[in-house]
Amino acid sequence: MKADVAIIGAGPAGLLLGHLLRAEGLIVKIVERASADHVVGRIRAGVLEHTTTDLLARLGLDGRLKTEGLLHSGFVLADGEQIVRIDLADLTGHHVTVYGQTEMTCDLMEAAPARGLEIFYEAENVVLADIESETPCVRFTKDGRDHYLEARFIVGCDGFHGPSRQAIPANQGGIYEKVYPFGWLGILADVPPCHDELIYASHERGFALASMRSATRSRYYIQVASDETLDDWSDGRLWDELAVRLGPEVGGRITRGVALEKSIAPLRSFVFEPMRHGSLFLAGDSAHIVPPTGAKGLNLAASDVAYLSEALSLFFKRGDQEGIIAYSGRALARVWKAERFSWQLTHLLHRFPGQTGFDRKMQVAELRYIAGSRNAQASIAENYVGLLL
Ligand code: RFL
Ligand code: PHB
Repeated sequence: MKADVAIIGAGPAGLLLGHLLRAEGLIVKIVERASADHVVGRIRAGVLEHTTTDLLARLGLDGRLKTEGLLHSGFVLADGEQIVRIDLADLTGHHVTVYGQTEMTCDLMEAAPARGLEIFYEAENVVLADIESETPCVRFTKDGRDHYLEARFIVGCDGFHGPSRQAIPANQGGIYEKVYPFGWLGILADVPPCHDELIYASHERGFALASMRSATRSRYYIQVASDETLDDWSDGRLWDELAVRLGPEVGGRITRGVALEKSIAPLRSFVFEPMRHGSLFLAGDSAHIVPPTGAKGLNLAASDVAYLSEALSLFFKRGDQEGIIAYSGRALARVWKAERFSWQLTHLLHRFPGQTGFDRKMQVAELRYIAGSRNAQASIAENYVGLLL
């Protein structure tokens, strides 16, 4: 098989890039290891920046997003005693949209056949070859048959554990990484949210987040130690802990329910540079990971593919190499700013092992400073709604 661009991975990065390139008339094929059901069943992100929703609108794929997405004009930071509302709309003129990653993935997936975006699900033994040449290829097995996909470029949208980043020789890239000594335990339940905006709480016992998917579906998280497992957290214990960490007033408004999903995600900051090697580009989680505190991961995947689709389109239309040469630097400039924001918010809101009384006082003092300073709030707000593309 031949394509202009072969994409590895049909998560949000791969699907969005596929649609953006199809809209420019390029021939694109996506190779995905998992089944379509598995991809759409993964419960992850919930908050979309306006730059991400703008991309979906540009593609005309925002029909359901417009009707079912929840526009949020602010969110709340809490320190166990006081709360501060970050008024995004007033401070930046922008909103964010609460719309599940599963919903966005589903919309992109369903629109693929009609737009000529071919996706090979359940592809096994995916291997990248000849990435330093102008005829790179992706080999894989599907239904017991070997396939060979030749393209002008390959884009690795295969997440943190995928083969694309690994295909780059170790001496051709640098890794910058910080692994946090805790994870997030998440629960999804069909109960009304405890508040109409997200609440990020920095409690002495650790971080908690009250989020949502709709007026009838809630998503909550708590910080747990790295060595804790789901067996340590019965639903009852988790609901009790949420009520404590979110404080008496909000905690009292939590409606408990059966867990539709419960999982633990480790927290990590990670960047691989550069995001291109020869004819291979990286986009999304394959190149970088942020801790979910700033709600930036999916949005960074979207901005990467916005830059890359522009660059590839210029290359195929006019033979212009400038965009593809500039891609890595352009994407990384935005990535590092989001890394900083996510890292800073993670430090402000989580309890670290060995944290002293002084360290805790500093967290609370910073939250109080934010509460009293419009400038500090504006800085958080402009990062949260998303820096301009
Ligand atoms: P994905 O979604 O991991 O997709 C990668 C795809 O590649 C496939 N793959 C392969 N395909 C072929 N061959 C192979 N050998 C392959 N190996 C892997 C996988 O099956 C998969 O389909 O990466 P992508 O597309 O870059 O998207 C990134 C986002 O998924 C991620 O950044 C966000 O979910 C992060 N995130 C959040 N981001 C936000 O912007 N806002 C949020 O509110 C937010 N909340 C979160 C989050 C991530 C979380 N977890 C679980 C880490 C909350 C959580 C709890
Ligand atoms: C979510 O609803 O899953 C969510 C919201 C905000 C975050 C992270 C996750 O910062």
